[in-house]
Amino acid sequence: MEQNAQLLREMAAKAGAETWEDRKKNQTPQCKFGEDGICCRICSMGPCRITPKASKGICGADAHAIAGRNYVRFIAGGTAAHSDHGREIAHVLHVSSRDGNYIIKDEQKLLRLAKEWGVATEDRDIYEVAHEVAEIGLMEYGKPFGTLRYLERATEERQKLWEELDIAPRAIDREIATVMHMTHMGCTADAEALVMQGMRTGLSDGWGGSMMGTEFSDILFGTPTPIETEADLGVLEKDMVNIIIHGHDPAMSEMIVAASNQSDIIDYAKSKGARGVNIAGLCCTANEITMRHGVKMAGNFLQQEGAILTGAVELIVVDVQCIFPSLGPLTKCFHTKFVTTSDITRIPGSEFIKFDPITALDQARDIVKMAIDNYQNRGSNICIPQTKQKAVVGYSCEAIIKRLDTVTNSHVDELGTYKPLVECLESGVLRGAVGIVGCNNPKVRTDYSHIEIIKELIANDIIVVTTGCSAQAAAKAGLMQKEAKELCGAGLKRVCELADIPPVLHMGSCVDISRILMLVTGISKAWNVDIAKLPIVGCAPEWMSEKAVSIANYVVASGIDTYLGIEPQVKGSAQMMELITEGTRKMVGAGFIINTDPHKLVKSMIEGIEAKRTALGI
Ligand code: CUV
Ligand code: SF4
Repeated sequence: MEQNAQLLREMAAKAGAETWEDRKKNQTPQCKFGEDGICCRICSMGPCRITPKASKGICGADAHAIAGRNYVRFIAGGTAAHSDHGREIAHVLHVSSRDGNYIIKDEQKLLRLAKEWGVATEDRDIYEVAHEVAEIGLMEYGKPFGTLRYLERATEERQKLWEELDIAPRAIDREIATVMHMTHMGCTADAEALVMQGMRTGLSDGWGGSMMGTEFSDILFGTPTPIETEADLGVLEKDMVNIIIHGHDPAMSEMIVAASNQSDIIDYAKSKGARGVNIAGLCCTANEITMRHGVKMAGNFLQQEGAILTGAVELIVVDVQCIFPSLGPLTKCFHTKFVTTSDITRIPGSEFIKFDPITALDQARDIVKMAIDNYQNRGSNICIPQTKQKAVVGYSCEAIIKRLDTVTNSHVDELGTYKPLVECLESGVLRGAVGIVGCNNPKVRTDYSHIEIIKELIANDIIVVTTGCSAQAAAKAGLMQKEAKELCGAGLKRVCELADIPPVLHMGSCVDISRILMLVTGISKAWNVDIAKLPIVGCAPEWMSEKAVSIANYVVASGIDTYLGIEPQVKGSAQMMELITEGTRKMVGAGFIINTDPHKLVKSMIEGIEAKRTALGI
């Protein structure tokens, strides 16, 4: 890992390219007011900042109001991003057609959702049903009355609690707009009210936009099942046309993969002297595409520049979110072409091809051909680090239930599908389960916290599910191979052997944390124990994005303690720190536990899980 980084630094120096490591140095030390969340720029009387001499902004807002408002706006940004991704997929579903670019791959899932939402299915064309379901989904963003439909999937206890606390989310866009209004100059200055709205907004992401993103993607592209792949920069091929797909929304990349498999395209690549076309992914687009096609993962968030620095990438095509603007100038240092495809993500130095769901396959063919034509322009100085690891990915809830069902032969009643998992947890064969998610962050050593924490958990018989960049960190470390069972405690090892699974399960992209919500909900219902009491927690060791805080809020509001390895920017307010760690615990039974030392963080996680077991009397 460190060796690769050194190689790539040399490549960067030779090419005169700058990387995040260089820019990080120039940003150090970082602004203390920003870090503590006590700089307010919400009106032009400001900016105001809280100092020992100034305990209030010009309007009188104190540190708690300022940090609280900044925090909840951060959440709104994340909810907007995830949910808008869900909305884009809904639009694709809405134009799906039998002879179009986008077809229905999981009819059963569509029919189940149609039934859930009261859409007639009998004697109807499946596409007619799909379009109506998509339309209802789209209405969830702006409906004037009621709360979100997916909330009904939650446990009774959670639904009741959200109702009582008045944090059951209404329309998704409304919660985001409410945040913007509440935090406008001269509105809410009460930190607790802001934290409550933060949870409500987060819930509209997890039980709204993200869940729609996951479900509609499954309907369109297929529900993932276990599949083998490889991860790390070594998946780039020396003698093939390398195309990187990067971002979060899988719609365009699905077509890139389809185009790259067409025989005339492969022949075209061969005619240009390449062995074929190699697609490799970064960030969550990679997660989405690998879960369904086994497409290889070049790496996670902080590896995006590294991929370009290999000099072996003909083209990088991106959709939305977590794409460094630095890719514009960086790709110019090499022959690499840079294509943006979404109005949401316009970046100087890229060529913009606006995604159109009706002609997406032709667009994708053009993009792949552009990459093939660029193969001959590859410089002689290429450097592909040879590191890569095998991984098994594709663990949707459906796939997990199916695999774990083979562990015990419990008889299958109505909720029986989750019973084996409950039995493993109850008996202590598995001490608990942890969802490890989120990004990389230059504030800590890349991937280190993810890996250290995961290793410690599995050694203690705690099964791990992952998404996002955490999943890729695990894959790169070889923890998603079945052989990784050797690193496990005896109980988890036995489960891995019986169920034929790796100890770390790849559940998809960040929006797929909605899968984790459904998994935990299923366990809670089957066990008849409220989520907050289960020996199950969440962890984001290296998070960085607004989306991560939105996620953390719906996870906590859903009753799951969340362990953070990076501090939220609210430290300048003791009240805010109290609210997000202890305050929410009194309301929803869960909160944040924050520690920037990964070893201490995992220790407190294991203690937290054991305390929950003790409280349950197991
Ligand atoms: Ni959301 S997990 S950097 S790509 S949000 Fe992007 Fe998935 Fe973090 Fe990683
Ligand atoms: Fe300053 Fe208040 Fe304006 Fe914020 S809202 S910038 S604290 S005057």
